[in-house]
Amino acid sequence: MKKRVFSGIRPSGDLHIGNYLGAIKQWVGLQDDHEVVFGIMDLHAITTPHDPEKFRRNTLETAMVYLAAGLDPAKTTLMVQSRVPAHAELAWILGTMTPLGELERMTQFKEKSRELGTKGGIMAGLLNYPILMAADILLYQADAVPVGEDQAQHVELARSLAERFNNRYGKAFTLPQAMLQKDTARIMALDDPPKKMSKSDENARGYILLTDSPDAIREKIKAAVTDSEKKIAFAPEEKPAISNLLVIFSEFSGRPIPELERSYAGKGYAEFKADLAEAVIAGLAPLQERFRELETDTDSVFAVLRGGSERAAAVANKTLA
Ligand code: AQP
Repeated sequence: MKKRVFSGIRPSGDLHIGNYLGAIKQWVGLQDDHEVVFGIMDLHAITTPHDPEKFRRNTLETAMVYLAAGLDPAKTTLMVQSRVPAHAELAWILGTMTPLGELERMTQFKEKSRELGTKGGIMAGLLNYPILMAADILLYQADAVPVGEDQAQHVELARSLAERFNNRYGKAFTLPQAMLQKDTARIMALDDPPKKMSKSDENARGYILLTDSPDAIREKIKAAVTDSEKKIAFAPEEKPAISNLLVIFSEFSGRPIPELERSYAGKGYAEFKADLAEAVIAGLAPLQERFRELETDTDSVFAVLRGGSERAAAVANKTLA
């Protein structure tokens, strides 16, 4: 039997190469031999500040990126979280068995509440986010959840809630596991390599958007922070900036990191960065071309989401019942 996979992205901004390498690229590879559901997690996106107009656009554009990246609606269920009310309903039930302390200990909650605390308020929805994420995963009886490292802790909570529920009420849920792609689990910010690349980063130089123009990509990579020692070598602890750039280079060019190290031995950062920029531009070109085509046919994108959400609801409602 095919393994079941669920994952999703919050439409909380324009998607960047971290979302692509850490999540979407893996998803595309899974759709042939797994039963897959991928969501646009809009109920999660409203846990942080957002502009309603931009928010609607982001939901559509996230779907366009999914399709442009190669997710095929014939093989993959693409759904919008708020179109399937079972997510919110199961989240309530799971919330009655989640200790407050477990939520307060979540790294994402701590990081986001530190940021938001200075901007006027942390809402209960942000604290409860991992409960809703557990509902997302458990409703589809997912065996595996492909995510970046930042979300692994939330998948662990989903697993322990499933165990708790099954022990108390009888077996209702499959126990899910995070599926991490080791090398790309954490793409770091270009301007601040100890921090992960993030779409809500206030500094646009920190991320490369999937829709950035070739010139913007060249400029951002040229400005990317480097390490003090000039050598181009992969050593994430000692050389976090250049190691991050090597991972990105390798992913977009298909060339292994040791080969890149050899070919840039003795060469300067300027040459390395110029070639890296061209590799990213070429790697994103097919996705960007399909994205532009979809922009002229948004009705078909909405139709995919409507059909996918209906299929997802049928599975989710069965679990909930
Ligand atoms: N920098 C990253 N490296 C690798 N994977 C990443 N992901 C996010 N950033 C990186 C993975 O992308 C998926 C979708 O993430 P999300 O949008 O649901 O939430 P997020 O992790 O909060 O993403 P961002 O970009 O950091 O958004 P904001 O700034 O809005 O919080 C997940 O699988 C995530 O692991």
